[in-house]
Amino acid sequence: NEMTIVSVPMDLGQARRGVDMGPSAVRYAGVFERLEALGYNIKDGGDVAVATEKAGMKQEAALKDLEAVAETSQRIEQQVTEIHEAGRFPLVLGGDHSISIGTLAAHAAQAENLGVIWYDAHVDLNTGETSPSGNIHGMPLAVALGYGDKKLTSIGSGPKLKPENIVIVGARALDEGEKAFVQEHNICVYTMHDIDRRGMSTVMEEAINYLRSRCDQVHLSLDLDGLDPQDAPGVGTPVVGGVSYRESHLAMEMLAEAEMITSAEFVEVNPILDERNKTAEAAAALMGSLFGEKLK
Ligand code: DIR
Ligand code: MN
Ligand code: MN
Ligand code: MN
Repeated sequence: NEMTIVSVPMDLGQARRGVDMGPSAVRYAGVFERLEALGYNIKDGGDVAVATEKAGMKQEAALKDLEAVAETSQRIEQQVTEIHEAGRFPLVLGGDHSISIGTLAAHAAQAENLGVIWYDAHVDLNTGETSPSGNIHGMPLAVALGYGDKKLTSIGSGPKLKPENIVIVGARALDEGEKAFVQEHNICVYTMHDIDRRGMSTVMEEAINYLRSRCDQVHLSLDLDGLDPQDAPGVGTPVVGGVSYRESHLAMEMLAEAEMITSAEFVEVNPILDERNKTAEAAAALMGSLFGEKLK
């Protein structure tokens, strides 16, 4: 029950300003109090220092702000590795989803066979070649699989993720190149169709049983845009028709029961686009469920 919470006020991986304030908003929503009440001994890991983009950086590049994202990812990798080495559970608050390049590199080094649950409206499997936006927050899963710019894939040591150890939940907005990537690598994606048709309960039961049978550690990466914009309006790339607030709690509660999550991050909360901190509060409440509120 030893946990370190670390903030990454990063907004370089996408185009909307404000997501760097996400960690403050989530802290303000009462995460520390909430998790302490569940018996966690929490250490505040503070902020990872985010690099600044160099003046004159070409914003039409295939990977925007690549240097600064790579430099920040190195720091994230180091800081998260230290948390693991101290024997504590790393909970990371984003920041845009490019922070996962660093977190996944750190988690993978601690596991024989890292599993990942990627809760997101998107699949984040773009590379510089396929990305329509050039935004690195659409690329972290591809990077962890070894695809993308060397400055990003070289972070951390050795191979990171295997395609068969990824389960994506809530997907509903894939770019063309991502569809091809999913097909080619046979990645397990539970789309909104699957959730509508079979229910979140069945989807999560399958995901849990599958990852439990093959992985020694499982990371949860939750992009708040996985939720429906009615429940989580404060995100930079909202997509209608998402997972409901209640379905998301069910998913977190099932993960708590399964006792299988060994690291987690909550990303893409953008307070400037939010309505009275609703999205940060949803993130904090989902953390409550993930860490066992229903069980205590
Ligand atoms: C889009 C958006 N697929 C891109 N990705 C987002 O820019 O690559 N991922 N928002 O969560
Ligand atoms: Mn910028
Ligand atoms: Mn994402
Ligand atoms: Mn997303």
